[in-house]
Amino acid sequence: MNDFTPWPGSAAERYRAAGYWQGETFSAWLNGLAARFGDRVAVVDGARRWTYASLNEAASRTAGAFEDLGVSRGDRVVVQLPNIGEFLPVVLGLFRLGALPVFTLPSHRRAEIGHIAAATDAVAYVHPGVWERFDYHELAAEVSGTAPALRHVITPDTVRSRPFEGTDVSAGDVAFLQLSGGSTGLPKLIPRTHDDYLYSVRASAEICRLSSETVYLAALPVAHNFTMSSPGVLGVLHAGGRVVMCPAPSPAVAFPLIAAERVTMTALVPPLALVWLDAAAHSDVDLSSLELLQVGGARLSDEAAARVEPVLGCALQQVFGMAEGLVNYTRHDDPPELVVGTQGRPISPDDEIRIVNASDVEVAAGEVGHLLTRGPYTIRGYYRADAHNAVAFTADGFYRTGDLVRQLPSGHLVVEGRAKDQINRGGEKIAAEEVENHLLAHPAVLDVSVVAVPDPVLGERTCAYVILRAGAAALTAGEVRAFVRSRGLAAYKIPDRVEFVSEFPQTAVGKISKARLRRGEGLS
Ligand code: OOB
Repeated sequence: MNDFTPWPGSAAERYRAAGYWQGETFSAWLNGLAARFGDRVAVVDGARRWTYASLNEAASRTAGAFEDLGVSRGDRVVVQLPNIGEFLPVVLGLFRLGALPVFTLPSHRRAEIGHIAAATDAVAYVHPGVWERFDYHELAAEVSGTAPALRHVITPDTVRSRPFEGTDVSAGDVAFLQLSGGSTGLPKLIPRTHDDYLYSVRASAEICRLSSETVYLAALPVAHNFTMSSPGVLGVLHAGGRVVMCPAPSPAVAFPLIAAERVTMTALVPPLALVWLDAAAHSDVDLSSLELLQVGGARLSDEAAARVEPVLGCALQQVFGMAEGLVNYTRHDDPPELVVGTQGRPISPDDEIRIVNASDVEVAAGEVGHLLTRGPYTIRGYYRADAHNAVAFTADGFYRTGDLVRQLPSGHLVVEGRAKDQINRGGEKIAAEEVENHLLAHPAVLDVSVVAVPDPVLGERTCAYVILRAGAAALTAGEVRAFVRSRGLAAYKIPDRVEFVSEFPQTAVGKISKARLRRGEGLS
């Protein structure tokens, strides 16, 4: 069983020679930032502020605190923190120690946290205490029983100690594990190295023209790849700018922060962009500092894209990325039709793109096909997932994204759909099989199929088609949803709709046809 699939030596050599991989760790990077930008403000959370120097110091103390607890290099630590200032010292401290943060979202619950803690043999779990009226102490107590290696449950206000003075880790080491959107029964974990991730951060900061004048509002969950590195909080720190933590992405919370902190850029998923566009049209809050709105995570409609500049008075950048690596951006000097009508082009000249048919044969230029990719910051395998890796990657190391795209002569990609069995609920990814497995655990359920149904706001919602066992007492949709909730699944994975049917539409070879289910065909 391989924890981590390294890049082949020849590729690694090429990425070093090209200057992508600079042999720098996050710890060294942060020391460099503190030396360059010392007294400038790095992070803002309400009235609290961290300068670059104090962020560096806080990271060292966090590393020291974890070391005092017996956490050491290579250990995994589940991090479930919302958009609060402490996120950065905790994560940068773990990087410095060489322990691996395992990033989860505040919305994750017993099923996800329990699985992730167990699958990574995590020794510690960092949570926010109480947040948004949810008590994470209770969640911690529940998962402790199912994760045998878990020794420490920590809230960030307790991690203060003497500074860590150990030796630095290696830039080729895995720095953290990120969660995959997934298309299988259990979430997969993505190992990212210091070398590969810092390359994507540096290159993203440059593409997005960040500077020490940049003020970035972290509105989406900060632990998501988009918010963290595209260019996100790390890209902004790299440029010497300022990160403003936004506790919730609603206009009511975000707009006053934009005005107060003179925010210059932020990143949203399409449904939030729609909400912001509507709210801005009727708002008298001063949003004039905003220069750039990034939108990604799910397909933004051309219509909504065209409204961003006139309504918000700032430029739009589309971002099509994935936690596994590849990130595409529209560029500031792209003509408007590319900014509005495409999802951008890759970060790196060495991002290899193949667009293939079902037999892995390249389609004709401009045709829609399956996107495969390989490159200097795209993983070669999931963490501890040999069997899955054999299908998720080609023999020559291309990641099968599961996205259906076409490519324009300029290199820009247009996302036309998806082949993976996943629902993209306004940027939140749901693996159909994961929800199906939970539904199948209900004694009255014979069979189930979870599919996406179109939604005007979220783009997609989930619908669970359920076949009940003969003779089983009738269930209501509400009872089905309550059952899934009782299994400890994050709220966004609970089926929006439940339909009871007596059979599923089939393909010619007798398999369930999810394509026909999505269209509501062949049901009875
Ligand atoms: C981002 O990362 P993930 O890992 O949550 O999800 C990746 C998947 C992609 O494979 C694609 O299916 C979808 O999300 N996606 C988009 C998209 N951006 C992501 N589909 C259509 N249009 C887009 N602009 O979602 C992510 C990671 C880094 C930066 C931005 C997004």
